[in-house]
Amino acid sequence: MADRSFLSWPFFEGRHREHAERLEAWCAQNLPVDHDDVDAACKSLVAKLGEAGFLKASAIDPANPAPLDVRTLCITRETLARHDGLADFAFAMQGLGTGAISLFGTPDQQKWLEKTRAGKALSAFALSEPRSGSDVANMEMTATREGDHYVLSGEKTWISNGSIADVYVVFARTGEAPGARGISAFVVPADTPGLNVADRLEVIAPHPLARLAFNQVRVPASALIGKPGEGFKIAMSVLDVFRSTVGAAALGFARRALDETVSRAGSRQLFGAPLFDLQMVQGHIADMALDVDAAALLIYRAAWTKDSGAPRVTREAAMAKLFATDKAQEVIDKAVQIHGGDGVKKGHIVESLYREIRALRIYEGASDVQKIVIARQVMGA
Ligand code: COS
Repeated sequence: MADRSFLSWPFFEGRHREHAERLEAWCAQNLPVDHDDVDAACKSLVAKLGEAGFLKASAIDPANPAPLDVRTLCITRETLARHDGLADFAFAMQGLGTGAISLFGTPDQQKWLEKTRAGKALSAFALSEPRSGSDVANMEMTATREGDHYVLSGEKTWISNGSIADVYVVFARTGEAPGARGISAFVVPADTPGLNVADRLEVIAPHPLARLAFNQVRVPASALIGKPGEGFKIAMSVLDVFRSTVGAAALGFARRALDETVSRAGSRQLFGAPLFDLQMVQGHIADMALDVDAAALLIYRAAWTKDSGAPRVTREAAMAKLFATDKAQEVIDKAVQIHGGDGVKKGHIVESLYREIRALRIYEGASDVQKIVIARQVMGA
């Protein structure tokens, strides 16, 4: 059983501990799932998480709007990731995909949230493009106003849930100003004519991922989220909320790797004694535990700061994501090393963790981008 003493830290309230208990029990009953058909697995996970009520945390309740609780988002991602990376992915996308609608959507746009929170619709966040990943302001996709419609043309890539989402939040250049100030955000239902899956993308830890083509996609002006030209700030505000949750998923993977290593070190005999008797193994385990606790502190500091009403947690969220994802990679690498041959055997839990963690250091702002963000914040730029 993973160390959950962190739940007694002062960052949390009783409702967070109760949520963690309920989710842990659900995970023990329902996870892991079969990953052979990732589309089917994700749809089924979303339906089941919705039925069990866990997706309510992923978006605001339009009938009773209160800010997203980032601590609950982080606890949920950490717990799901510890049991099954695909379950974490399915939950995370319901939040990231609808984040702009939760934070800035009109009541009409927020009707989507009733469905996504119940697990009856899947959502996706369409920001990245072939020539604009880290450099969001360099976006090329256009949205041109034509009467009471906008017409979207261009491409989006690396879109998680691409091809299985029911609704996309899409960012496109509306041209109010060059760069970051000329981008807007739109709600685009997946069945809008002209929106097509151009390519499915296969990655080392398979999940639904696609390149999307927008060929003269017409949406009503009411699909605009916020005001024209506010899209970049909307995207950054969404990432401020969800970046610490990426750290939380990495923390879940790292905790699982640590648990597996502790049990391996206690049971595996080497040179006539348990592996754990080797000081070098003890040293690795100490480093792993230290990184896990330090990551948890940064993640829940960021989440608590946001939940306490801070308008921006850009610095805290970037630190949490950077540290937790980079350190989880190191923790998992040590776990693989201590597991020896088994650690690289297809299907072994630490082998899958080794594949699962890598993309987290890239998506929602690569580690290198987080350093830019932190440095700018520290320098007051
Ligand atoms: N919240 C609100 N507003 C923000 C913000 C935030 N977190 N970050 C920046 N802004 C605002 C700035 O204040 C600035 O406003 P003004 O024009 O009024 O001054 C505007 O947005 C532009 O900001 P900046 O000049 O910093 O933009 P850059 O193009 O230099 O942005 C980074 C650079 C690298 C920080 C940004 O492009 C980024 O985060 N990239 C990573 C993208 C990412 O995560 N991609 C993954 C997509 S999801 S898989």
